[in-house]
Amino acid sequence: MVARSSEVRPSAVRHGAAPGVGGRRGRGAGRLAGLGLGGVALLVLLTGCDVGKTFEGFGWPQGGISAESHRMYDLWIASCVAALAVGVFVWGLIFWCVVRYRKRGNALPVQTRYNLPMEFLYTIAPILIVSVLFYYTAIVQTDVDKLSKNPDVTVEVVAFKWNWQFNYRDGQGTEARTTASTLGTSEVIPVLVLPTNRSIRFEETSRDVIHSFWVPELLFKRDVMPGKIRNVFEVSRLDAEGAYVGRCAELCGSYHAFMNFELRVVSPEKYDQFLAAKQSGKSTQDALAQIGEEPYAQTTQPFDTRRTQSNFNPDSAPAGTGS
Ligand SMILES: [Cu+2]
Repeated sequence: MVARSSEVRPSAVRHGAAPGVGGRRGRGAGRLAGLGLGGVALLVLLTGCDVGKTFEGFGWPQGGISAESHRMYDLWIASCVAALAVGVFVWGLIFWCVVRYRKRGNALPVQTRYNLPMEFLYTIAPILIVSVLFYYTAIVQTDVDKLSKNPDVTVEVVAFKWNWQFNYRDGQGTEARTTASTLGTSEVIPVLVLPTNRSIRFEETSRDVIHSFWVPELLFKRDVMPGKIRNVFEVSRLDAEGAYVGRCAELCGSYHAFMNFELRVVSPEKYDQFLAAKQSGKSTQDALAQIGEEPYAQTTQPFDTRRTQSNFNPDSAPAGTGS
């Protein structure tokens, strides 16, 4: 059973119950309420402007280019604002207690326990907050992982040590055929050309070890697995044309850091022309030039080994070579 009494006050300091104290406590509660209201007003003001931009996205990368990236970004910003609101409230309470109940003489402050409403509040409030965060996380995650029946474009992403191949497919799954392909080499960065305003399915597979497909502007990474596992995901729309660097985000070997590619987002019309040019046998660079795009990657460059006859394994060089 829970005792009804909420305050246990040592009899030696009962003078604290003098009439004037009630008024002081009332003023303290008023100040606390004012602080809370001020905090809420500040948050309303902040949400009125672009909170994410004001605070540099709270560490989350800005400038997402897919519909899914915007939803993930919004979830992150909302979670940060909620965490800050709770933080400001708790810090306010702490500082208020520090000041209000600082030591004044030898009198023991009010000892509060078995306060049922208070215990109920600090049990229920965190559960409510976590439930709301969980609810929105589940919604956004389901949305990001959602696969449509008939995406407009399907690309097979093939990773290998240490480069990428992008196969444009005529359907989904391993049964579909590749209608055009782009393969990266040591000298040429592979450029993955995709259209705006169309749904795109990525089907990932690796030829050797685990790699990870990462375009920072998509705001997430997806591991590329070897074997039978085909990691599949979709973006429902890309909404900004441009060139974006893509990287391998899984430590896969010696040249992992140089396993870059470029995502080139173009208009749907240009994309159709690019694909037709590829299917007629043109190289990726020629097809890009034909649609008026830069033929080579703009955001990254091939790894320059700087190896020459004189600096490559000089100790084991056959006699008569090098110096
Ligand atoms: Cu890799």
